Amino acid sequence: MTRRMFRQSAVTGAAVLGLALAILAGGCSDGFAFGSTEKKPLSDDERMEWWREARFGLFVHWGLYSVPAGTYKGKRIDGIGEWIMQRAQVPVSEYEKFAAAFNPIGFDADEWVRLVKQAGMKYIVITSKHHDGFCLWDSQVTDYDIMDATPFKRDILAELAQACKKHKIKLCFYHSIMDWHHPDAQAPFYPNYNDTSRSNPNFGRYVETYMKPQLAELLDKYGPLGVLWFDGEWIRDWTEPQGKALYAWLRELQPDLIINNRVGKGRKGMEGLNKSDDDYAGDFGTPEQQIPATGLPGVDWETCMTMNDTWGFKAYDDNWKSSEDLIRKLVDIASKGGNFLLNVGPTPEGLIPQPSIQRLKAMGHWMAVNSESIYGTTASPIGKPDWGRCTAKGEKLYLHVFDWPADGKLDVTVPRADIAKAYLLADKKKNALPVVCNGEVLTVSLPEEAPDAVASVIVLVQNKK
Ligand code: H79
Repeated sequence: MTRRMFRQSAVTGAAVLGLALAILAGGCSDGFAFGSTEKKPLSDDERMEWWREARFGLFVHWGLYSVPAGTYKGKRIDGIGEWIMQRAQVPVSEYEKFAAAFNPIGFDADEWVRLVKQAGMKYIVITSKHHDGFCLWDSQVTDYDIMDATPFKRDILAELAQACKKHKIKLCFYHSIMDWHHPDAQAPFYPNYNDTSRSNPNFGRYVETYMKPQLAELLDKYGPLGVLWFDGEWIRDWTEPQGKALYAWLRELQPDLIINNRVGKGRKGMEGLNKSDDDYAGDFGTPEQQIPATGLPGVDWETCMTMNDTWGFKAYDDNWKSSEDLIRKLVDIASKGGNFLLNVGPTPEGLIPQPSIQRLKAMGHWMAVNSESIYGTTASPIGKPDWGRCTAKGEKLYLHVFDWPADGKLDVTVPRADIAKAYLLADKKKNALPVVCNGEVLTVSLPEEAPDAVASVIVLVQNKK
């Protein structure tokens, strides 16, 4: 973990004031902050503030792989859909042909962002470029992009950037360091693009004349961005010093940018957290398809996860997680101090699959009542109770009850408890629930019916210490 990832101290009043000034300064396009000639750089805590507050974002894997949608030459290809180029060993010249068929006329950026908002999410991370190398924006350094190689000829990232701005959703990009299409990167490794034992002597040229100019374009045209979310860093030609240099260079271009740990070589496999406490690059850890069993105090992390078994669209993947499961995963992650980046894989027509929409709406309904118990909360100070999970914010503890007690008595162990009040978050009147204290064990008397069958939230307000 980087030292940066450990520094998660409480934001002091002075720092909040500093942040407010920095925001004002950031709003000045000429870079002058009300007579001052210098912008005060944000501290790491200030820079991470919106992200820690957000807790819930949408991952979007979209690209040419949505065209074959899991089937190549009549054969269903195992594994994650966006890896079809590798898994079916498709030559570059063949894979490129999917571009001519990529015409997502159903794409409506505003509708996507409204769905995101409705779900209670605060940011979108979309694939500007995945491992296959295809670019979703009008890149100046390649024709292998949405404007030059497809009949669609609409800049998808530009449309999303505009909708995100309108709806105040943070726009973030997933960008693959690995590139199976570029001749100076992994294209010559065909038929095994992902061969980690191989090296391309021209890889440095790819980094300097292609990858970095593209990242500069993304920041320049669609920024300021929330997060740059790197992946594909495990290739042999990418090193930790290169990761650190890229991190520093990006922060120069946009000082408040947040960058995940896959910019460098720190991550520990799919666990996504860093191998040790050594100073690896990156602001947060990235557990993939898993939730760490216990939280990581003082470390920022975000679980990314699919709703079915693929990131990129596969027409026949129906193995959907239930809405109930996804809501409880969001709660579980928040109770451990992490963010939840939940994925959708849009179709080649530009539509988010109906089962994904249904789940996002169900999560949104839960969030409409209960989001206070998620946004800006920190990990449970009382561990993992038998009946559910707990999150905390200020003087409040939020008890997320998964298993509503049949006898109407909820026991919760709170050391040194000094409770002012307990109420149901779903109760707009905040009617007090009776609480009996027996040593460290509090017993809250609940109504017979759970307000929510998936997770009902009880707020415990503590007296100020
Ligand atoms: O974009 C999605 C996937 O395409 C990409 N990450 C998510 C967010 C991805 N998921 N799985 N993989 C890529 C497969 C990669 C597997 C491995 Fe490795 C690469 C195994 C060995 C090298 C990663 C790095 C796991 C261990 C080391």
